[in-house]
Amino acid sequence: MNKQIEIIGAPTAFGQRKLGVNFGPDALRYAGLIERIEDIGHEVIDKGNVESPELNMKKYKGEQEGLRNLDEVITFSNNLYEAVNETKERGNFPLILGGDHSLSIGSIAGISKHYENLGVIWYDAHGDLNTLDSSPSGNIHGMPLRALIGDGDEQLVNIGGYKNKVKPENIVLIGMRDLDDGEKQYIKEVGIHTYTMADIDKLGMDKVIHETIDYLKDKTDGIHLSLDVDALDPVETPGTGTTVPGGVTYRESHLAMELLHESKLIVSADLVEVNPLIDEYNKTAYQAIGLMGSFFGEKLL
Ligand code: 5AB
Ligand code: MN
Ligand code: MN
Ligand code: MN
Repeated sequence: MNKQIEIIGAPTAFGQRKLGVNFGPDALRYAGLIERIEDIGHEVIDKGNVESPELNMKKYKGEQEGLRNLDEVITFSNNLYEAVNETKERGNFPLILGGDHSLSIGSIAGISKHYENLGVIWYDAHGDLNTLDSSPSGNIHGMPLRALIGDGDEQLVNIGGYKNKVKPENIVLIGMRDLDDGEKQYIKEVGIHTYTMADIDKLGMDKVIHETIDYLKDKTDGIHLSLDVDALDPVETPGTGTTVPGGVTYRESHLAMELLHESKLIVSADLVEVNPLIDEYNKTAYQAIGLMGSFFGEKLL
């Protein structure tokens, strides 16, 4: 990778209810993310944080019908779309730091525009494939992948002025262990390529990633990694809002990142759901940075 890496902070908490995930980008910076990537030999440009609508505490804490904070999520998504699109226009590699996972609606809108057939690896405990009807929470961070496919609120689906950013057959889900009924049904209906925790246990991460790359490499012209830190076991990444026990280990995730680096097929990435306010001394940010080291090609010897 000899492109410059552009860091784009996406300080949004509007996709869910736990305050603090909006501080994720700074928690990652304070823990040394940029220096870690520079030490590998890459040129890193920190674009700072994307502008966010004001977080009105009273509204944020209050009960809401329908899609929670929809207006704020739309405004934020448009801002992030613009920033990511500009990075791609400069030919650079966007690394988007979250922030809750609703940010992928904007980030992937800015990336997919530059590809005919973008592949997406969704490394997460959750499918994030809900619509308002199937969602148990109304939280938009449980819906981004479905919105990117083209289902959901019209404005969310049309961020960037176009829809259908990702085809279901170009998606691979890895780390799944908490899916809502509607998501299970949808995955089966459209046949999304999925690795549950049981699959990872049986096959091993090496095979999971090699199969993933084989599955995506010929039919896509670029692959985006969306890494939700809750894919990892909460023992490793406790500082995230929706932990689910029985997750991927830190070591397995390192292997996954090393293999993705070796594939040379990844064109952009989101690193999301780091919440320093519910963490243990910023541990989750440090773990995530370790993974980014492998993802960008760090070698021991
Ligand atoms: B995350 C749940 N499926 O929709 C929902 O952290 C959880 O971006 C979503 O993966 C978790 O509320 C969203 C129950
Ligand atoms: Mn997620
Ligand atoms: Mn998740
Ligand atoms: Mn989460």
